[in-house]
Amino acid sequence: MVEFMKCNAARRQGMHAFAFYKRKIIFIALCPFLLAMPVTAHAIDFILVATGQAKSLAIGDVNGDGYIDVFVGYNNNAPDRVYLNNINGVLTDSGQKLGEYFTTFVALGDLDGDNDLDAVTANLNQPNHVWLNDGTGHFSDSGQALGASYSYSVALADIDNDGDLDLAEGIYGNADQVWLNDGSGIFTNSGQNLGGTENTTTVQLGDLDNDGDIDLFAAVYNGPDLVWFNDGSGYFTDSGQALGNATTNSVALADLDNDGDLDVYEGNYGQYNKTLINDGSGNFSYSSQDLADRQTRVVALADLDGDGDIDAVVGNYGQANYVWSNDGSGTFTATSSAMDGSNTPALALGDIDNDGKVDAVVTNYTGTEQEVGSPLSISFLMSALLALVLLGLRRLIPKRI
Ligand SMILES: [Ca+2]
Ligand SMILES: [Ca+2]
Ligand SMILES: [Ca+2]
Ligand SMILES: [Ca+2]
Repeated sequence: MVEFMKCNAARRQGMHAFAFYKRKIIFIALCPFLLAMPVTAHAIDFILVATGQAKSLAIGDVNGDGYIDVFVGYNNNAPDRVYLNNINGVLTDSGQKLGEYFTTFVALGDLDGDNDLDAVTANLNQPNHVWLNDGTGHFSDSGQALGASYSYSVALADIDNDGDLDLAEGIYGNADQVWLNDGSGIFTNSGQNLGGTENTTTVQLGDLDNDGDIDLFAAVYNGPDLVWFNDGSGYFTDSGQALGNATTNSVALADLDNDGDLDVYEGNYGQYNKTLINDGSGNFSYSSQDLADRQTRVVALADLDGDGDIDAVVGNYGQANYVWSNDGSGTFTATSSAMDGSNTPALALGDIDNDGKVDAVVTNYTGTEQEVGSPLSISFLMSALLALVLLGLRRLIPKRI
C-alpha cells in the first residue's frame, strides 16, 4: 500500500519530474510493476466439508469434470459420503451412502486401471473395503473384505513395480500389512508382517532411499517410528531404525529441505511436532526444531505460498489449526491459525475453488467454515524488495541534471 501511494504521488507530479529529476523517471518507470503486484496477503482457505463423525477424507476429481471432489469416511458405522465440487469450491453431498463401517482413513487412486479414482477405506475392527468408481463419481462396493484389523491408515502406491496401485495397511497394535493388486482392483495379502504390536497410526509410501522403489514409513503412537525398505519386488525389510518414542498421530512425506530426498513431518499429541531429515539413503534423524502445536491429529504438506518449498498445515484437537511456512531449508515458522478450539481429525490440501491457490479441506467434530489470511506473500515480499532497490537507485543518481 505504501508503494501504491508513492506511485500515485509520483504519477501526479510525473511531467514535472520527467523534466527535472532523473530519479523520478526511474521511479515512475517501475511503478507499473508495483501496481501490477497485489499487496494483499496470500490467504489459505479452510473449507469445512463435514462435521460430527467425519473422521477421514481424501480429495480428488472423482467425476472427471476438472474440479476436486471429497470422499469422506465416517466413524460410528455411519455411511461414507462423496461430496462433489459443483464449481468453484462448492461441495454438495452426492447422496451416496457407502457402507456402514467405522471408517478411520480413506485413500483415492485408480485401482482397476480404467482412469477414474477408486477408493479404499480403512475400517476399525471391520474389513477394509474397495469402492470402484463408474467414472461419474458413483462408487460401488467391489465385494472385497480386506482383513478385519484395527486399521488406522491405508496408503496406495505401486509397491511391486508392476504398474498398478497396491495397498499398505497401518494397524494399531498389530503388524502392518501389504496387499498387492492384480491390476483389476482385486487385492491379495502379500503375507508380510511389518513389525509386531506397534501402534501404527499412519503409513506413508515413498521412495525413501532413492533406489527407485516404494518404501514405507510407519508412524507409531507411544513408540519409535519404523522405516521399511522395498527390495523392488514389493518385499519389505526393516531398516533397523527406531525413530523417537513420540505420541505420533500423523506423518507426511515431502522434501522439506530441498536436497532431493523425502523427509518427514511428524504430528504428535501432547508433545512437540518434529521433522525428520533424510540423509539421502533413507536414514532419518530428528531436526532440532520443536514445532509447538502439541495436540496434532493430522498433518498435510504442500507449497502454500508458491515459493518452491513445502509448507505444512497441521490439524489439531482443542486448539487452532496452524499453517507453518518453510524458509526453504526445512525450518518452519507458524504463520497463522484458523478454527480455534476445533477438533480436526482429517485434512487435505488442494485447489478446491480453482483460483490457483491451495485450499485446506478439513473435517471437524465441531465448527464452521472459516478463512484465514496468511502473511505469506511473494508479491508483498517482491514489492518490499523493489522498494529497497528504488531507495538504492535514488541514492546513486544525482538529484539534478
Ligand atoms: Ca478406477
Ligand atoms: Ca502393483
Ligand atoms: Ca526405495
Ligand atoms: Ca530432503
